[in-house]
Amino acid sequence: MASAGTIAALAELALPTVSDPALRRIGSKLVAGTRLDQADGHAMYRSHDLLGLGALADAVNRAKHGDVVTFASNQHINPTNICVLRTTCTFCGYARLPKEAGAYRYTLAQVLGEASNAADGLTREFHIVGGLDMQAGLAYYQEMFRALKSNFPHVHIKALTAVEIAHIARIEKMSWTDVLIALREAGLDTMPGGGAETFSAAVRDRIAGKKLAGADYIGVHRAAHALGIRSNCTMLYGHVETLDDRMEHLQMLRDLQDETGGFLAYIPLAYHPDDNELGRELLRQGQATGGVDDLKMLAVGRLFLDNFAHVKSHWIMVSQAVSQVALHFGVNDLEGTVVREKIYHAVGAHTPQAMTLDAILGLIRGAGKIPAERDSFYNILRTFDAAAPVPVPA
Ligand code: V47
Ligand code: SF4
Repeated sequence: MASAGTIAALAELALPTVSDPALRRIGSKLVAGTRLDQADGHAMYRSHDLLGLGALADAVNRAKHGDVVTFASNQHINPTNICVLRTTCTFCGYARLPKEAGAYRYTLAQVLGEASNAADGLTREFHIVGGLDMQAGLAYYQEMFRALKSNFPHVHIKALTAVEIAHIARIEKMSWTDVLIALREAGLDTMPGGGAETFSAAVRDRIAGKKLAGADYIGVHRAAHALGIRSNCTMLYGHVETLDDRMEHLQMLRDLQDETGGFLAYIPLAYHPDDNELGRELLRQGQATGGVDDLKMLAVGRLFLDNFAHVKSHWIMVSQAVSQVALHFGVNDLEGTVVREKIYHAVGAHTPQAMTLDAILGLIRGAGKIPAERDSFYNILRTFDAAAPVPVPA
């Protein structure tokens, strides 16, 4: 983590860029080392001084990470889309009821088949999440993790959201902690941040009526952190939530991080309204979140979550263009599958939701930043050469 002195010095340098008086007061707090409160969060979201907000978030980010932007080579595996909450999470277009067309649950052989790309030795993490499937209990995941570890011992397993852990605990009549201990013994390394949505009870009633409550999402992560299992956290935004809801959510994340220090990264997730009931209800099909709000979500996360090291932009959700600009709005990490072009082309694979290594390096360099590949605990494995010169027309 950066020293308070470095943050103060860089924030002071950013102050002349800030024109909104409310943001200048926030900048002065950063210089003084005073923690931001929820009213500051409101002021940041309401401000139209986007560049001023970006300058402050960038100052804090550079104090923590310099110009280095990280990415990881991971592979997503979604072993089942069968979910008991299929009809109540109205924002979800992925889940199916057991007998519904398109429902699937992988056998172990299918999971290993999907994972076999990792035999290239370059994939370093499996990101495994799925639905709340009554037939996928503790034994299903224990067997899967053991087999993955024995076939790919070098690959980190980041698996199962807090909601899935609570689901397994419920069907097995076990505590969250006992489920986590059993899964860790089978190979679980860290947990992803999905399932948070927006914690506010009113929002959850509206978009995810039967999902694990926000306080319980925090409770499962607290139990994981107590066992030394680190995790990510998210916020789904751009649906029906208010600014109060966003700030309540960030406050809950910051409070747990004060308590445990167990969160690795914060990832705001932009709601996509297509092909889901909520999007139809809100008459928002085809209207994703706007770039300004996407950038504000990242910058406010960087500034309010002062006890987090990493803020990640999910380029698949907000586009590569917004993610590149976000590297000047407090973001130090990019999520999104990185395909090693040579390897995967050799086997004829085509993954539309992936970037080649060259493309991700180009995106980061084009923002004037230094790309670095990391492991799942954010240790830098390899730093690529420095940023590209600014392209200026002749
Ligand atoms: O919890 C579901 C979200 C999440 C929609 O921890 C939707 O490293 C937008 O959490 N529009 C799962 N979002 C993804 C997730 C994640 C992704 C990348 C990295 C990590 C990490 C975590 O996706 C769900 C939900 O919030 N989601 N439906 C939708 N229509
Ligand atoms: Fe979709 Fe997850 Fe809700 Fe199931 S719990 S319906 S997979 S968002």
